[in-house]
Amino acid sequence: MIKNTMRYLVPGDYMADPAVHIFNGKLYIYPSHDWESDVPENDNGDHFNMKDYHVFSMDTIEGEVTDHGIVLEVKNIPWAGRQLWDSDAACKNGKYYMYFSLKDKTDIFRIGVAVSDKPEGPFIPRDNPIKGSYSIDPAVFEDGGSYYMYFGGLWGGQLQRYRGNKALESAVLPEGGDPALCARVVRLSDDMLEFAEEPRDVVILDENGKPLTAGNTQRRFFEASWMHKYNGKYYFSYSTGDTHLLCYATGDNPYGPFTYQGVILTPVVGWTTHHAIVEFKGKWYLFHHDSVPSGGKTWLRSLKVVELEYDGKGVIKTIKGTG
Ligand code: FUB
Repeated sequence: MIKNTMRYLVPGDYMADPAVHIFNGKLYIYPSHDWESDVPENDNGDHFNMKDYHVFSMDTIEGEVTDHGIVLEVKNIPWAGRQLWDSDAACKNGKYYMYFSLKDKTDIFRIGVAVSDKPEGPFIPRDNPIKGSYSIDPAVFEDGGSYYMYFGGLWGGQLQRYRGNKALESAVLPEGGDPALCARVVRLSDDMLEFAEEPRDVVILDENGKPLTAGNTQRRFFEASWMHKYNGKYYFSYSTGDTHLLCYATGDNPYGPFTYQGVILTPVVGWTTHHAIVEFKGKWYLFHHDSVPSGGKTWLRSLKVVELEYDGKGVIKTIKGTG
């Protein structure tokens, strides 16, 4: 197991849920911005009451971390209710698109888009969320000129309120031997502003080719999707939520199915665990967060990075968290 010794990236503030991309040779981080809003902690995640985003960039992994300041705020998003959760960004034809999780005025999570000419923003939000979007945690992955969004999250992320992309009358969380709820994947439209198709389930299979069950809480998807490609294979990684692991599954195309492979990061101090995996200047890195600097306050999380290693067969070596 690899020991996690790297530094905190933004020691003066609380940043979480990193999405990371290389644009124009620089590394850009798109995190959530935690703050002390005094909302009591509950299983619905009301205490994650974020109201803006910053963007950070780095020329090297050891070097200075530049804060580009506030790039998008709840108060400027026309359809906003509350709670800016995890976001991601993508670049196409010289334009930058920021995708974000936000509750609308009826307290339903939707996914929004904001646009900029620069990776560091500021980003101008669209008037409405993406049609047909729901739940949280967008992660956008480009493959062969097509862009795919992975999304979804249980409990406060509201995924249990949907089946077949339709809202249920009331939430149903499968249990025990029922198939686990899946993250979703959808190809984006050419203009990057809408879904180009109906979202599909990201099915994760066990070693016998059977979909993971809801009771398999050490392995099943909970939230925090990420996709990367290594040696021609597609690596779908995610958080198991209430069992606090970052896991991964591999497949041979962006839609899956994916086969469960193992744990990337053991639990960290704090309740949530969330990450991005990126190659930068010939090495692979795991960006993530923990709540060590805030003394364990689950809603005040801090960004970290650690090198990620594969063995000769493409197996990710498990990294030890701070938990
Ligand atoms: O930051 C709020 C939520 O916590 C994110 O959207 C989840 O992935 C979890 O990290």
